[in-house]
Amino acid sequence: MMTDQQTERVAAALDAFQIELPSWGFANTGTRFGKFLQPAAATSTAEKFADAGEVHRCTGVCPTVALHVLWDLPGGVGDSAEVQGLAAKHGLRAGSINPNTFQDQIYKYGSLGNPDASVRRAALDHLLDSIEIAKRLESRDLSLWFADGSNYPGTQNMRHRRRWFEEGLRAAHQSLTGTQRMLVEYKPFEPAFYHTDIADWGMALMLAQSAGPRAKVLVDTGHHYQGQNIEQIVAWLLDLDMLGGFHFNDRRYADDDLTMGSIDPYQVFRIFHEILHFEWETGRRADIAYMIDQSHNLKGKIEAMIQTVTTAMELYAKAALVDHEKLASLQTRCELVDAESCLKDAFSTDVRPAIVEWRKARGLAADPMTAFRESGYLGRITAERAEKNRSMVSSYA
Ligand code: LRH
Ligand code: MN
Repeated sequence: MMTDQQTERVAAALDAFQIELPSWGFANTGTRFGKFLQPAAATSTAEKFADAGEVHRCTGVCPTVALHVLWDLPGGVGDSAEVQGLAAKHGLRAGSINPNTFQDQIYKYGSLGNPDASVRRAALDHLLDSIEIAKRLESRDLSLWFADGSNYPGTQNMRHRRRWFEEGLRAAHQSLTGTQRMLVEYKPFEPAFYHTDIADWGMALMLAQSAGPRAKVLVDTGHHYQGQNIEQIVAWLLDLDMLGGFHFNDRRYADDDLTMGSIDPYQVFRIFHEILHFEWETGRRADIAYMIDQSHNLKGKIEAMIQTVTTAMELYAKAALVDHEKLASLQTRCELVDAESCLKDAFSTDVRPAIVEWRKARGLAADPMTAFRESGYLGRITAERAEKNRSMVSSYA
C-alpha cells in the first residue's frame, strides 16, 4: 500500500511528465521481410494527427507529435500551414522535426558525410528547410539522425567524413533561432554495417559540442551494443548538460523498436532514476525531450502507443518514489545493499492505483486502454481507411 506522501510524489511527477508520439508509429511499417498491413493504419498526416489526438485524449500526457519531414510534409515548407491546422484541430502541437537524409537515391554514399560536395550541399539544404519548417510550426527541436556510413573496410575515409559532418552541423546550427535546439542521435549500425559516421554517444557529443551551444545529444534506447550501460551514458550527458532527449523503445537484440518496457522495464526505470536523482541533487529540471520511436509491425498501432504511454507513466512514477536523501547518504557510506534497495523498493511499488487517482482527479479516463476500446474510434477509422490500406504494397522487394 502506498503512503499519502508517496501518492503525492507520484501526482507531482506525473503533472510534469509529457512524452511525444512519433507520427510514423501510426503508419504501416515493417521489416525488410515485408510489412503486415493494418486496415486502420494511418497513411496521411491528417490521419496520424487524428490518431495521436485519440491517444492524447485517452492518456492526457502526449500533447506533441514528432514529424518526419518527407513522410509528413512531402511538400516541404509549403505544407507547414496545413500541418499547423491539423495540430490545432486535434488539440495537439507539432513536436520535433526529423529531416530525412537517408531515403533519397542521392544519399547512397551518405548525406553530410558524402564525398560528393553537391550531395553534402543538398543534405544541408534539406536541414535548412527543416529548420524553417520548425520555425513555422513553432516547434523547438530539430531531431537529427543520419544513416551515413559504409559497408566494407577501406571504402570510405572516416576522418574526412567526420570533418564534413562537423562542417555541415555547424552550418545548420548557425540558422537556429530563439529557443531552437538540434538533437544529434547516434546509432552503432544499420543500415550501414561496417562503419556509421555517428556511431556512439561520444561521437554525437563531440559533434554537438563543435556545432554550437544549441546542439545536444539524443539517446535512442535501441541504439546501443548489447551490455552497454545506457544509464551511465545518460548520467554523463546530464552532468555535461548535453542531454537533449530520448527516443524510447525496447529491444532484445538490436534496434528492434519494440514497445517501451516490453523486454526490460527496469532499464527504463534506471534511466528515469538517473534523471530524477540529478534533478533532486541540482534542484533544477533537466531540459529533456521524452519521445517515443517505435514501429508497431504486429500490434494494433494505437493500442501499442497507449500501452507505451501508460508504461512510461508507471516507470516514471516508480522512479519518483526513490528516497533520494536516503540514497545519497547510503551511496556516500557505500552501504551497497541498502542503497540498491532504495531503487528496488521503488521499482517494486505498485503505482497503478495512484495513477488511476491522478487521472480521475484530472478528468481523464481511469484506464486509457478501456477508454479507447469503448470509444468506437478503431471501428470508425477501420471503416474509413480499410479500402485505401488494402491497395498498399506489403512486400519489401
Ligand atoms: C533510426 C531512427 C531515427 C528515426 C527513425 C525512424 O533508427 O531511430 O530516430 O528517424 O528511426
Ligand atoms: Mn530514433
